[in-house]
Amino acid sequence: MALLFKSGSTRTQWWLEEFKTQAPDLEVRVWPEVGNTAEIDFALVWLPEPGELKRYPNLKAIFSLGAGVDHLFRDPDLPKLPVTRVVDVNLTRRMTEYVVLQVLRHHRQSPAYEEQQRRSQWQELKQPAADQRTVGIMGLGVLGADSGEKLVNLGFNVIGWSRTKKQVAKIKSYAGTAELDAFLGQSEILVCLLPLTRDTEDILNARTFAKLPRGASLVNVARGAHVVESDLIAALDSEQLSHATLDVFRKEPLPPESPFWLHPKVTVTPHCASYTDPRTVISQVVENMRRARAGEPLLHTVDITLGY
Ligand code: NDP
Ligand code: OXD
Repeated sequence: MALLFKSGSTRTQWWLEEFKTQAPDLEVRVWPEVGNTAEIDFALVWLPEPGELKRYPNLKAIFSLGAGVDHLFRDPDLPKLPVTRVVDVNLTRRMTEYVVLQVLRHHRQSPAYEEQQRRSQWQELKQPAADQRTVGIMGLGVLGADSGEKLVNLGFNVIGWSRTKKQVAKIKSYAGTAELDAFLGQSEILVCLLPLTRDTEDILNARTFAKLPRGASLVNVARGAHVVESDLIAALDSEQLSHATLDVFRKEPLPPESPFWLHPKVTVTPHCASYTDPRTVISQVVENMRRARAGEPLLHTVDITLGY
């Protein structure tokens, strides 16, 4: 039996070397060279083509190669099997580094200072202290909670919004649609770490932006389809928002004609906030294969009805 592997990145060779070291007996078939489809019993994949996974009659479980699973659920023919995702210390740390970096950049007004430098302008801007700045994190799950904790350690006032109430030390938790406006009304730096589901698609829209304090900024590290792009541009142009840092986009790679590339109030990065590190993730893949074969519950399964 064999593991189907499809990575969306240039890291395939690294994965194969790690598989060889950590699981030398495991047969890994790299898509599209899959051989006899009946011999594949597990799939570890990123962005499989819709319809691809139904071609494997003996598949027992589907492992997302990332923390997100929306790339799987976009497939209307996804086999009705257990789906797991990555929960991993290195993925979390990388995301937290990115979020802290961008929040500090917004807090310390780096985009404004960079603009002043281009004009050779020497001018100190009014700078609130971290405890006078509220960071709102949408999605207080594995990644949101860790980023939030590190921002608390830096002295920020951190609040979080999730579907259900959370207990995270020193982070005030808001939950559900009923508490969204109260959360947004305080979020001077809004960080989106929600999964993409039918309930969260387009959530970063004109209404949401209008509820934020004037001059707030946005860090979107979740998915591009959370953002209504024309609403974001309008909020930046009207100065309701001062800046947006975007790591994820509806269409990736971001097309050259996208207005985000050249917008003076937008920072673009190429979906690099974090990624799955084979050094620490292969062991959970191997363990889940063992569990599935033994009929035991899998690690990090997602709720198929909720979509995350
Ligand atoms: P989790 O599943 O651990 O956390 C998701 C959070 O979102 C939970 O707090 C959940 O609330 C909340 N949530 C879900 N639906 C709603 C809703 N309708 N209303 C309010 N809150 C909601 O996910 P992770 O933290 O591990 O990952 C988050 C996302 O980050 C991934 O799905 C992926 O899209 C993105 N990501 C991006 C990367 C990048 O490089 N840019 C890298 C890795 C991940 P509750 O717990 O109450 O259900
Ligand atoms: C993920 C991602 O979901 O890299 O892991 O976007």
